[in-house]
Amino acid sequence: MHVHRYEQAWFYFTLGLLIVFFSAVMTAALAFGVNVPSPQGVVNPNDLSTTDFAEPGVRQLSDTVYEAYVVGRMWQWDPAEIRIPAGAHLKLYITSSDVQHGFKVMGTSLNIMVVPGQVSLATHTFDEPGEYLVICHEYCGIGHPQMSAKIIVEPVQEP
Ligand SMILES: [Cu+2]
Repeated sequence: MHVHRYEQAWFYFTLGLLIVFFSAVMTAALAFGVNVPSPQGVVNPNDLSTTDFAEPGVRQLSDTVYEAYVVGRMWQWDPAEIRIPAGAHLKLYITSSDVQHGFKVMGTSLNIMVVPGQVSLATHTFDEPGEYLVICHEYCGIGHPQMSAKIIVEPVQEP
């Protein structure tokens, strides 16, 4: 079969691009540990009282590892403030008790869909002290623009 050489060139160019993109995704996932937030389990959104989300907040697991349980509801994040020291590795468990929300931490790659009934987990290491604004990026009703929170990363005092 005769294939025009321009068409052949485009074919190999496209094939090359696919290989480059695939390699980039695999390198990010395997070498740099970049992963999308993953569903960790299911909960009954109408009754979170028997789950870890009954008392939303931050818990310290070890010197540098913290976990936070966050509930999104119309129209606030519970807790609205997460306080951790610089260098903390934060494991964020998050769910919604009503409709779908989105948890976006400005200035980081953290961007989590918050789905009623589903527990999402995302992890991030906060090396830079500062105040990180959290916004809801999924339209959830009249109070959506006010739905924000803060992650406060405190500088660590050298002893
Ligand atoms: Cu919203």
